[in-house]
Amino acid sequence: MIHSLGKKFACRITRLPFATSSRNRRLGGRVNHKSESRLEMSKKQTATKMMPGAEVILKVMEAEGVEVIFGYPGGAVLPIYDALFKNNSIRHILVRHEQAAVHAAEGYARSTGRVGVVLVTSGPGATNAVTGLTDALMDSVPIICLTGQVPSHLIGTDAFQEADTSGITRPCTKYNYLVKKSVQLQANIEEAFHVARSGRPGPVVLDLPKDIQLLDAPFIETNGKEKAEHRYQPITKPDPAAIKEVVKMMKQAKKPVIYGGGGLINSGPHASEALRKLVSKTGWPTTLTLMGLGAVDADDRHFLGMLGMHGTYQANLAMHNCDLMLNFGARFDDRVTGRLSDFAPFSKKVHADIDPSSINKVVNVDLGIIGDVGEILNSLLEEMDAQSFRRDEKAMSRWWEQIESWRARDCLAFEETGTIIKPQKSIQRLYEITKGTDIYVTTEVGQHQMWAAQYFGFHQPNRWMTSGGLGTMGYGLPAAVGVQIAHPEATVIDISGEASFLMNMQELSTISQYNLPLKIFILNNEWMGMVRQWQELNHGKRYSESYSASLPDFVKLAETFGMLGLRASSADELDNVIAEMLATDGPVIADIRVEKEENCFPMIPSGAAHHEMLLGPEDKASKAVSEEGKVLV
Ligand SMILES: Cc1ncc(C[n+]2csc(CCOP(=O)(O)OP(=O)(O)O)c2C)c(N)n1
Ligand SMILES: [Mg+2]
Repeated sequence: MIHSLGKKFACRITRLPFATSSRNRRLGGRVNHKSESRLEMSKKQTATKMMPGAEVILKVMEAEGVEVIFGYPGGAVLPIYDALFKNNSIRHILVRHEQAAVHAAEGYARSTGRVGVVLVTSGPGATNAVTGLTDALMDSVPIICLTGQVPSHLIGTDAFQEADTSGITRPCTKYNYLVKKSVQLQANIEEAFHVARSGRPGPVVLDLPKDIQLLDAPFIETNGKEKAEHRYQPITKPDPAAIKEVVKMMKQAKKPVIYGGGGLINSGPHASEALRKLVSKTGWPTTLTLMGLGAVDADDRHFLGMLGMHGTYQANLAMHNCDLMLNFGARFDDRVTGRLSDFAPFSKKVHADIDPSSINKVVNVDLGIIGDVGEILNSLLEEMDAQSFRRDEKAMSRWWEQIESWRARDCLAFEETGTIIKPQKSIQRLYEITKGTDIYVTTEVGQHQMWAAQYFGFHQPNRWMTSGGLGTMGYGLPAAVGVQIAHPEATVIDISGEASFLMNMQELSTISQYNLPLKIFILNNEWMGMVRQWQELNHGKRYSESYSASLPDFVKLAETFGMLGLRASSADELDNVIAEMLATDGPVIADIRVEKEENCFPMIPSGAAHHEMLLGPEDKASKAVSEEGKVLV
């Protein structure tokens, strides 16, 4: 059962603008009512302490297990900063831009499975956070963002540094609150954490007027026992009838494919574990989206590689030709499906997802299963035993034979000429040299991101942090800050492009301040390479404004921040630079001068289908981008 409010959340209300205009007021009223009555009840049972709102905020966060906040101060949050000054248990990491605070919190959240917390001031502090919040919404990352607000009596007067934060962030958060009464404060924060981390995770904003931070507010010691009475109860347990039905479909399959997405990572390590069991029990070919990498071991022979626009030949052709597709926690993103009318045209489709609004949103499926993808997988494994599932050995050997013939095309092979460093080679060597160590990788956005996804193998979940949905240049460096804060001993590498790096390079100062030993591995092609590639393929090689001019000397830049700067300009220097970078205790920027005009293949051109992919430059002429394709992003 899901009650009506739960349903609303489950539908990601932020995606229904017509339903959201009065959302806060309406739901805020209900929160007041509940929290006040809870307070009344609790007063009888528990000691209620009165303290300034700012202290209540930190107390509740402590109870929620928050250890780190990424933030940037300003007038409207000074009471919280003052409370932090006196607080010994929560660590504050001072970033250099509020966008970076959110990306850092995302890196922290995605590499730990915990909620990432952000603290920014009103007005420009909050508006600077908007890109990060949108990024977190698109990639379903649990974030709490505390924004300062002008005092209640000045709201609506165009006061200094006033912005309508709840209005601005309504479409880019899973939920948001403007806290209007001190008595609501604790319940609002507790509920915000619950909303951020439950169901399909996402960012939640708490807009906190300065008077609410200063005035005394009640705090009820919860000790983790007495939690807010949460109104949002997403479905986690799958419908047993649906599970029975999937197993029946599985028994019929001759050409099945398992297709997993970011939901597997969000669900927690148990989901990846269950997926691995399913893969070994069925022996079925498995592909993952950009967001799902690491859910199965890249070395597992059942893994076909990533699918989609820059996915492998074998993964995309298996999708195109399959007769049963089992989608676990992926959302049929357009980067994955290609032309929808020709997407896996011969298949029955099953879609398992925590978010009911995802089912039949983009692709109509034969069976939708709502629930936590880890629970769905475990129920499925049990039901397979109950129905004595046996894989169809004959059909499977035929199917694998066909898949292996596609795999034999070796679609990720690349040519090496002379002493130039091929970008693919630089990632391949980075992977090979670090293999066997527990490593966390973030990326920026562009060709280097796709090459990282193609050539770096992930063996565990939560090791790969990239901006998938929004495709945010400038994500990787601050995200790496968050990952390194969460895993101080681990090797953390931001695989970057020179243009993306410039988007949030102010975070070098943060890295330097906390002496974070992260490694920035820049594939420097002196181009916004992905833009250049599209201009080459779709716009008659008119390279309008895509050249990365006036780049800094990255080695000297590193030195000004007290870091080590390294450069590899020819293929014979590559391994030594990687080795020195990894052997260095502190932060390093490695400027890898790669082939400037290399294109990223394989590629499904926009508007094309999986079986129409380009395998290399020689494919271009015969498979030009269609007129409908040109309109797509
Ligand atoms: C904030 C933002 N602005 C613009 C874009 C569009 N865009 C996508 S890739 C790209 C070029 C990235 O260049 P670089 O970081 O050097 O990576 P490369 O493709 O060369 O590896 C641009 C401009 C984007 N994704 N994000
Ligand atoms: Mg570049």
